[in-house]
Amino acid sequence: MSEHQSGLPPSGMEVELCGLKLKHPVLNCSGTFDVPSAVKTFGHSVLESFPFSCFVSKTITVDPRIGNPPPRIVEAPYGLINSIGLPNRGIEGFIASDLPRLAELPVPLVVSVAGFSDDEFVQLVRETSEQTDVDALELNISCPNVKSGCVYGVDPDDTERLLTALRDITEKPLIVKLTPQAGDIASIGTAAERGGADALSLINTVPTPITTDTQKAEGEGSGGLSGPAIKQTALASVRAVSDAVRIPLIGMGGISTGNDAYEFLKLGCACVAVGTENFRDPLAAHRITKELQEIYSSL
Ligand code: RRO
Repeated sequence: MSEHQSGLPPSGMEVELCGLKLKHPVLNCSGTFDVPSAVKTFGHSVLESFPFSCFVSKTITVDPRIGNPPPRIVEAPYGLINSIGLPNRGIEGFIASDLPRLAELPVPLVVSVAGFSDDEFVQLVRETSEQTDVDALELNISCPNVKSGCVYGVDPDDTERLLTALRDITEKPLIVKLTPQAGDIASIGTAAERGGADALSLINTVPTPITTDTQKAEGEGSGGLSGPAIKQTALASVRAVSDAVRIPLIGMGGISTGNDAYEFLKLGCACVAVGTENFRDPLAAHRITKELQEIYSSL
């Protein structure tokens, strides 16, 4: 276990992540919580009592994308398979239309970006970094649902080269999101750290074939598996990466209870993130945080 990973907060729930002071360690996974829909469903009080201590946006790309054709989500035992395909307004649309609303959230904002080349990543990081409302960036080098989306996330040399280039152009924290598709996920984590990453988030969804006709959610015949089905894979990935790096980890993959969150924190994660459970109950993170608080109090 590395230096930062000295265990759980001694008292209270506050944590610091890359210089950001967070009220508790529970974040959202990118793309799993839609702020406008939550406000429509639960009213403005959802903003005052926000379920996450830090908000991570849906991944954005340079150009607008409509995403994959429906169905985009299919149920799987103990989880779901998605093939959303990165729909977003593109960087220009994000800054003009999405960012002003996200800037009103009462918590720090992490913007998730994905480029299809080093140059695209450079553009995304440069333009989002210029925005004062953006507190940190998550580099999604691990989307399972677009062609070549995983090129960086499975190759240590690509990952280190990319991070080195991006480190030169921003002082904002760079969080790198890892995929379990990498044969040796620890080697991608250490490559990102060498390149100057400030933190790692892991894991993205597990690339999974979709075999039956009823499950054929999109053209490619595959998607990303998430939910309790991948918790053991996520914990094993965290264990491997946490032994190899010194930068903080944000653990995710199948967290739906405070006890799940605690399992990741015990392995040394600085924070955790809730994803699939938000689709079942968008306010689940309140419950998970409360359960976690009860576990801390009983220690
Ligand atoms: O949009 C997606 O299909 C997607 C993304 Br960007 C990602 O990072 N992980 C995922 O499971 N789906």
